[in-house]
Formats: sequence, C-alpha cells, structure tokens
Amino acid sequence: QAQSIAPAIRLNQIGFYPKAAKIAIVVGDSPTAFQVTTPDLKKVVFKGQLSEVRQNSISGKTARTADFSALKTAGIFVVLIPGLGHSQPFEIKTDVHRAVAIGSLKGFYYQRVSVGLPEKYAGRWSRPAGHVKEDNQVLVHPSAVSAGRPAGTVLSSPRGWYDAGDYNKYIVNSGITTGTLLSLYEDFPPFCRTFKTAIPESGNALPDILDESLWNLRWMLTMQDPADGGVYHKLTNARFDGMVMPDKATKERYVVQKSVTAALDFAAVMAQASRIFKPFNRELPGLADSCLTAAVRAWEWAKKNPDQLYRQNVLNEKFDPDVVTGEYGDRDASDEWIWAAAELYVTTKDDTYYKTVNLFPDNKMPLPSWAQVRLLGYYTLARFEKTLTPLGKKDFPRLKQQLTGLADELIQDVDKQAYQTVMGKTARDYIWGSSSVAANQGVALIQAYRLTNDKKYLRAALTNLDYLLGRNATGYCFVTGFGDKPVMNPHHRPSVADGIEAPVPGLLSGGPNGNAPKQDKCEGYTATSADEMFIDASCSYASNEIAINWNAPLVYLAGALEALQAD
Ligand code: G3I
Ligand code: 9MR
Repeated sequence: QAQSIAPAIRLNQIGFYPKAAKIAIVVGDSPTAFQVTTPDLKKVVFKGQLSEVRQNSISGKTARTADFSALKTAGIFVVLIPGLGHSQPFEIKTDVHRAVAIGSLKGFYYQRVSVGLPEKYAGRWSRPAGHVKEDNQVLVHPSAVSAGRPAGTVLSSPRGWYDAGDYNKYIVNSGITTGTLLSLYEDFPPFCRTFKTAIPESGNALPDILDESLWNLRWMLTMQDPADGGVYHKLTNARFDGMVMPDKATKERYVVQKSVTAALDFAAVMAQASRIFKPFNRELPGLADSCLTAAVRAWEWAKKNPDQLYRQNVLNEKFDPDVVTGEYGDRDASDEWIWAAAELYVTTKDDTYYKTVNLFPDNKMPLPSWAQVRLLGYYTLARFEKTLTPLGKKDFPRLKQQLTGLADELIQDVDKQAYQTVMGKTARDYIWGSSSVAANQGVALIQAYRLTNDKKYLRAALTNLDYLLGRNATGYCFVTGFGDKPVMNPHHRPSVADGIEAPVPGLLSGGPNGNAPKQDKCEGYTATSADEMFIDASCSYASNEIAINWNAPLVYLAGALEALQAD
C-alpha cells in the first residue's frame, strides 16, 4: 500500500544517540503497530506497539508514543505506521547532535556587527559589513549625557552581535548570552577545544567558542563610560529599521542611559571572562586584567546607583528623540546583584562580594532568562565547589540541594506528558522566546547532572533537545537549516532581505507563544492552544524571531549533550 509522510508523527528530525532513548509521538488516532524501517521502507529493523493514549494537558489533544529505544543500530531510518504513513528520516549514530551544536554556535558568526562575512566562511549567506561607520560615530543620547561625556560626544563602539532579528545591541541581553557561552567552555573545556565552527579565527590558539565570545566582549567593553564605570543600557537606533540588509541600515545610533542591570550583567560577564582569558595572556596581553578592572568599576558604579533602572516609557516623555526599540526593562535587580557577586567572588576569592549581597534571599530557583539571572550565579558557585572559600563552602550543601530540587521538579511527571518532554508541562512555558525556556530547562538539568552524576537528569535534558528539533506540537524543527521541516521564514532582517530562500542557518526561532497574536498582530495564527501558537511567517516576531539569548542555551545544551554523549 502507498505510504507518505505522516505529519502526525513527531520526532527529533536529526536523530538519536545509539544508547539513548528514542521516541516518536503520534498525534490523534492511528493504528497501534509501528515499525522502524530504512527510508525506502523496504527493510524493517524494529517492530513495536504504540503506548496507551495520553492527553496533552495544554491542547487536550491525544497522542501515543512509539518507543524504539531498544534499537541501537547506527543508520538512517524512518518510523512507519502501516495505514498512516511514515516519519521524516532520522539518523542513529554517535555525535548525532554535533552538527546542531556547531551550527548554533556558527549562528553567532552570522550575527557579527562591523565585519563582512566572506563566502569562505558564510557560504551563500556571505554579505557586506554592517554598521561600520554608524558604530564608529555613535551619539550619546540625551538620556545618557554625563559630565565626562557631554551632549555632542561621539563614541566608537564597534563589534558585538546583532541582538536578534533587529540590528541593535543590548547589554542586558548580551550579558546572559555571553555568560552562557563562556559557561559551556568552563564546564566542558576539552570538548570546547575540538568544537570548530570554521570562522576566520579558527586557526588561532583559542577555542572557537572563546573567539566568538570575544567578538561580543570587546564590544561590551566599549559600553562602559571610562569616567565613572557605568554601563550604557544599549546601543540602538531610535526606532526599528525596515527589513533591509545590515549595510543598508544606516540610521543614527545612540548609547542610552546607564542602568544598574546593564552594569551588573556587565560586571558578571567581565569577571567570568577575566578568569577564562587569564591563561591566554600571551595571545591576549592584558585582556584578563582589563576585564577584571572593568568588572570592579561597573560593580562600584552599581553600588552608587542601585535604583537606576532603565525605564524607556519614562525616558520617552523627557527626551528627543524618543527611543522605542527593545527595552529589556526590569523592575528588580536583585538577581543581577547575585550573579555579579557570585562571579566576582569566584574570580577574586574575595569574601566581600559574597557578603555584600544576600545570595540566598529565599529558596526560589527561577529559570534563567534575560530578566532573571540568579541561577547563572548559582551555576558558577556550583562549578567552582572545589575552590570556594570557607564562606562559600558553608552554603554549598544548600546550593546543591536547591539545584537538584529544581531539576527534580523539572523531571516530575514527564512520563505523563503527551510529548514526553520536560518542556511544556504547563502553558506558562509558552511565552515569548519559549524555545529558550526549553533550552534553559535543559541547561539546569545538565547542571544537576554535573552535581550528582545521576543520568536521569541527562536523559531529561535530552527530551528538550528532542523538543527543539521536532518532537513538539507544531512539528517544526526550530533551528534554521536543520531537520526536514525547519523554520524557513524567521523574523530576521538578513534572512528576509538577502533574496536567498533558505534563512541564515543555525538560528533558534522563539517558538510557540500563547500571547503572540496580540503581541505582533501578524495574520495567520489558527491555533487554539499555546503550545501550537506559532507561525512560520516573518511578520511573527512574537513567535518566530531569532535572538542571541535563545541561541546560547541551545549551544550549551547541544554542546553539553555531545560532550557527555547521553545514554
Ligand atoms: O514572563 C511573563 C509571564 O509571567 C506572563 O504570564 C506573560 C503574560 O504576557 O508574560 C510573560 O512576559 C513576557 C516576556 O516577554 C517573557 O519573557 C512579556 O509579556 C513579553 O512582552 C516579553 O517579551 C519580550 C519582548 O522583547 C518584548 O519586550 C521578550 O522577553 C524579549 O525576548 C524580546 O526581546 C526583543 C528585544 O526587545 C528587541 N530585539 C529582539 C528581541 C527578541 O524578540
Ligand atoms: O523587528 C522588531 C523586533 O526585533 C522586536 O522584537 C519587535 C518587538 O519589539 O519589534 C520589531 O519591530 C516591529 C515594531 O515593533 C513595530 N513595527 C514593525 C516592526 C517589524 O517590522
């Protein structure tokens, strides 16, 4: 009988590690027998029965599981349900997610500001440099003028990565992004040394992940006012550009008001960078010291200006031009204090940082996001268990308990979920940038695995990579350039404007967002539940934009799983 692709079969479109769990989800009614076959459907390599029906707690739809974990043979296969159809082909092999890990780190290269991307490194997506002139003559916005930098001051603030589908550069979002990439290096150094992305710096002595991070770190350093140590919240146009290529986006750029969240995120990343680049002093003379000095100065500025939050709507009433680009506004900097204190403490071993901030104000373990960085500090304290001072050591049991407590909460009841993933147990997971919720849950689980060596956390982390690569209620692989049903039309200016059908590869789409229709007003949403509220249309910036702070935890998750080869 004729068989065709059955969209009801959802799985990781890339594939599976030989020893790891292998699951496909079959949505709705279907026959109960399944097979795994070669892509020509001729050779059956596995036969099984679907599980009992499970109800998706968010959409109410039903699904069953095809579990073929027992199949451990390397090869390319499909899941076949005679009478229904078959899945996309996938591969079983070691290193199966290596290409995704490499691709998602390479995604940052495509976001680089100030340099052209030659064909040698960027292939079809080669393009001229953007913002060369503009970022060399950045104006000090009226909200940012200070004694050291009066009105009319022009600064040079090149490099960095474009934040997302837009061309602005935001310190808060750069902070969590760079911190997450640097953490992969700190957690898995040998793996990172073999992790090659074919960038111009690939031949030098630094691992590519450090070279890529440096591209942004050097920009961040320019965002500190040398006069007082404060850090501008962002470098931006007054309003968003049209859908043009970077070199055609030539509007005036400004640095805006300094903020306490920017200063503390900056301090955290610079403190972390300082200890990471220390051993590379021969290649990068003085960099580690400069980073630490910058971190301490930003910290001191924050101590003097603890209430200076960035409030764009308030500023808009006062200044001309009004700036309406991404706010990355935050009403509460207590988590930024924790992150900065933890990084400065670990780098300097100076107890003062540990004591200045209440590192454990309560038992809450909020998942990291650009607005919530407490756990980045906890991950660092956990990572450096062996070298903590007695003060830090005393709190370590509590830290470990809280981190494993979070992981236990994440893995609870996953087996009852229709999609068998950690992601999506509640509709609250489906916010703007939900893909980063999935990725950051995965990172938290990897941290718990590192603390306990308990494989159940590693297995659970893998379920969220499966989610991002296709085992989800939309059926999309959310990483551009990967899988058989990839996102093709992200809200990403170069991908829209370059005239090439395929989007720039290695970028993670924001993913389903229950509120997207009212946030971006893009036409075409038909879903009735949050887990499906996604359209692969470039107008859908609330469900289908890309962003550096979503890519970074994907790099971490895919990289860590590769380093650990989950089983
Ligand atoms: O977390 C709350 C949740 O508790 C609540 O139930 C829900 C109800 O609306 O909202 C959730 O907050 C949302 C938040 O994203 C979640 O992270 C806000 O509504 C939503 O407005 C907010 O969106 C932010 C968006 O900018 C608009 O400000 C995104 O986080 C943020 O990633 C995004 O960032 C933009 C930059 O501004 C500009 N550059 C592109 C970048 C990516 O889209
Ligand atoms: O392109 C912008 C995207 O990066 C932001 O996430 C989003 C929300 O702030 O806004 C996008 O810009 C839109 C603007 O807000 C409204 N006019 C249409 C713009 C997209 O073309």
